[in-house]
Amino acid sequence: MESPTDFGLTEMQKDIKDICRRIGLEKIVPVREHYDETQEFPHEIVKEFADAGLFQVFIPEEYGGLGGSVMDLVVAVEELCKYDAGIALALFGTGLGTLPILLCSDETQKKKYLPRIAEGALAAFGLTEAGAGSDAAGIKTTAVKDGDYYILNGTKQWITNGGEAEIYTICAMTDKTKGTRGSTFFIVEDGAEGFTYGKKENKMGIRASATRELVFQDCRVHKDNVIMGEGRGFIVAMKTLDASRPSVAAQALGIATGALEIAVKYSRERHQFGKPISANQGLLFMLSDMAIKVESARALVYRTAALMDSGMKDVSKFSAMAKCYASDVAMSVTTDAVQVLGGYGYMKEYPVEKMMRDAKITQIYEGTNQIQRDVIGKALIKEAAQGII
Ligand code: COS
Repeated sequence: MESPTDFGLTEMQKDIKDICRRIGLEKIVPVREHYDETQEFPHEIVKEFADAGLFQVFIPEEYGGLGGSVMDLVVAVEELCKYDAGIALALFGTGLGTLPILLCSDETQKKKYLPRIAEGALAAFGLTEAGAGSDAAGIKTTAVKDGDYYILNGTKQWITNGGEAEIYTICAMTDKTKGTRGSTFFIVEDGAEGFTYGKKENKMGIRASATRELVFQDCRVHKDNVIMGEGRGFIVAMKTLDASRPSVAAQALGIATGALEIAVKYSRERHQFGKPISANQGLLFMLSDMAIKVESARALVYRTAALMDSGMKDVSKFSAMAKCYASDVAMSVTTDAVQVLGGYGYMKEYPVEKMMRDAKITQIYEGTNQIQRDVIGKALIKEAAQGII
């Protein structure tokens, strides 16, 4: 039977969802506990993503993709994250690493890199450093011009797909005196001289995802690999994050949906005092509140994707609202799902405790929810000043 959430999706989006569901149920569910325990990188599942054409979802047709609609990607990410938000991150973490090229690169760079990514080459986005997370302009990695090259020195921290990706988009300071106008984005490939990998992180959740330091020691990068021109790094970063936050929102939505479904099914199966626990109004109301939150998050995430696909220029506010709300919902719904499952929910026998751990990062990365609220608030004040509201 068709799920109510399929209503309004295009035939292609339904196909994408079916492919993700098949991979999720057949390939991910049987091994997700293993990857969560070991923190190994799920190479064979990433190959399944590539063979199924999922890396083409966020690439335009002229570069070997399916079109690059935000909604297509949201549908794929949501469905995969119902099963494992860490394994799926290899796919949309690549989307994040690709966005500086997609949004800000010249034609030569696009033709060189996008077809490779469409075929399954992983990408990664390198902005964060030990001392610069929310303060994106506070990075210390430097890029000093030397003829036709730039020499990069510094360390990037907590980089998704670090050590596994082939293509990295890296932000470095080309002029320390200019603040937000002093940074520049570069494309750096795995294997470049002076580019190595540092510490691998041991994380609370999304443990199947590779999170690692990137170390640059006199790494020479050709000027042809500069994205959008010197001094435009902060703008590239902001445009990228505006475009990528709906993927985190979709990840959170997928986690919440997966946890809700498990909680509802469990409540029918678990009997106490001679009846299913779903027969207790207290518990039923809890499930209802979880469902209301999930559907509200879905409405906001899908609307944001639709607005972006319709060509809306300034998407900062919607993108931040979708990420902020869906991630808060994911944290709340997974916590309640553990509660519904009681003692079993707290054990690793059921995946809801993992979902609760996985949900937490969605409130933190790609801009904490405090940063999202800051972006939303400033956008509101700007709209009022412009007489829009
Ligand atoms: N799109 C395009 N340009 C933008 C922009 C956006 N979304 N947001 C800001 N800018 C521009 C501003 O217009 C301004 O341009 P001018 O110099 O021409 O005036 C410039 O960028 C600086 O903007 P602002 O003064 O608002 O910068 P702040 O240092 O105050 O930072 C926030 C703003 C907090 C929004 C930014 O630092 C941010 O998003 N931080 C979070 C970063 C993050 O998500 N980190 C997580 C790790 S990355 S996975």
